[in-house]
Amino acid sequence: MVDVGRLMRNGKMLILAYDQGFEHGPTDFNEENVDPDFILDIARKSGVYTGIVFQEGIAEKYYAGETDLPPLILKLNGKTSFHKGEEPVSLQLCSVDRAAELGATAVGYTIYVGSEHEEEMMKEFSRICDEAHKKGLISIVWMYPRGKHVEGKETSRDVVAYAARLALELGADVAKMPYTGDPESFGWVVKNAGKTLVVVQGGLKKDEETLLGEVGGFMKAGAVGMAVGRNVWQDADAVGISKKIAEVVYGV
Ligand code: FBP
Repeated sequence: MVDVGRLMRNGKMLILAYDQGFEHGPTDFNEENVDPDFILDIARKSGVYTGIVFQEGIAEKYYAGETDLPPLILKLNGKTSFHKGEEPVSLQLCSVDRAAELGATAVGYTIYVGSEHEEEMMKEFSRICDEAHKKGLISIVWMYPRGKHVEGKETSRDVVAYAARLALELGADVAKMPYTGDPESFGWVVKNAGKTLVVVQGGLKKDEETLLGEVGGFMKAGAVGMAVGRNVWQDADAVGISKKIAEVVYGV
């Protein structure tokens, strides 16, 4: 078993995600946060993150060689936002070997559970997981219900719990899941994940009270933490909001 503790502090995990330029394009960015160095500075100045997510290019050009940053989680697959209305599929772009060369502690991969293409992604992730474990790397799966078979049910208790169970069955060390909206239903999601640790995705920028309320809710339900992007680096005080999220994640 790989040591997941390398991505944790006091048994909790707080991950800063910055692959949205790939997934969504520049629409998420402003003059400041379009610059990957701005994100590295949030990680440095806040000091609260236990991992940071990049695709290969940014990892190579901005992260590699730096010594004062959280452990690297290299995202191995990705898709663009040009295919709206189609069944979602995201395939491998970067190898586990390359991730290891770039100094990654973990590899990340998205599976769209419920998509017509889920089988392709499950197969790829299953192989990646084995490869990562052989090299001592942690495997993190972004488990996102999406596609025509789960339309309208992307955050429903039973569908998200099913996705969590698949993460366990596939061998993921950590599963990044959408929040179902209340601690009771999310408790069932966490139970289904078994020994696979659950972190929750951030999503669109929300007001502080809603965000921190949600974080409190899923931590109470047994999540080990959060992987957050836009709610931090789109905030006017990115370091400040990072610290507030951390207080809830590490404090609960
Ligand atoms: P956010 O906190 O910004 O939602 O980031 C989490 C994340 O999983 C990113 O890693 C990824 O780029 C993005 O969400 C995907 O969002 P979606 O599939 O909902 O468009």
